[in-house]
Amino acid sequence: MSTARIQPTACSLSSTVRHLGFFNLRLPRSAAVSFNSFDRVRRYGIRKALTVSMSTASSSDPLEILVKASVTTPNKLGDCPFCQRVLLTLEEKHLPYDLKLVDLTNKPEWFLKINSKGTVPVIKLDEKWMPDSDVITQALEEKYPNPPLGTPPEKSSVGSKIFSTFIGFLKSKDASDGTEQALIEELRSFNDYIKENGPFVNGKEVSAVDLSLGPKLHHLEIALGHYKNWSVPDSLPYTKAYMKSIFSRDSFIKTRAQPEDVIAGWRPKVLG
Ligand SMILES: N[C@@H](CCC(=O)N[C@@H](CS)C(=O)NCC(=O)O)C(=O)O
Repeated sequence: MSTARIQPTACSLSSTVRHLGFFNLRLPRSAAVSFNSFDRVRRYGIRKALTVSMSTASSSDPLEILVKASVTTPNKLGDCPFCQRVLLTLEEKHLPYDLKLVDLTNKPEWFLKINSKGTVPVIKLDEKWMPDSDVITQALEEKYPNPPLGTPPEKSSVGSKIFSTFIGFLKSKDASDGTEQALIEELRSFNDYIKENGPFVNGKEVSAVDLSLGPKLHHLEIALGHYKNWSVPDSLPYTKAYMKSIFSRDSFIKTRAQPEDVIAGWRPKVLG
């Protein structure tokens, strides 16, 4: 007999389930499978969820992933855009995973033993712990190629300066230092690219670069809205539509940081 482990993908649900303890269903070995959507269980009932997951899951054991814990709410996912990038990749590839929340303000010994650099995300692949979202997403693409999420190299740097220019503007204390303009220029160039090539960076289908950019744009929207009362100008409708479309994906909603964590996370940079 094997055990089927039903687990959620959403951080909030993950915490809840960990509190309650996992459901353990006794199943014949041939039916051993893990689930990556607690919603399915809620919506369809356990029996249907089993059927759905058995046909879509490409790995039976959940992948263990260490991510930043919320600083505002116990047992919730925190505000790390690199963690969300990896979670989005797992979600979009329908891979089951088991979240472990790490308190970065008081890093536990067991975590530092796994990653002495003390950074998240870290994932366990083939029995080895692997840090860094670039390395992790590449490894996931190689190990689980379906659905393919690779972005062609010539498109992989589209939008890559948005995050750094956002941080420059967020930290700026001088309204005339050009940091706002630098960000608008990057968002304009992105707007023009998406207008020509969208709706996603690689065209019709979402790909790795969108899953990296989405969480960063989410931070931009929340942090600049909060600290500078600023939002993406209406003159950039393709950038705005892109953000809306990424933010409304199920995978994004399940893995996004809470606004209060994003605001708390950027506070030291703003005050700095
Ligand atoms: N290049 C790394 C960056 C990861 C990173 O900077 N993570 C932050 C959280 S968003 C972290 O772990 N910081 C360590 C700390 O806060 O002590 C990646 O892409 O995974």
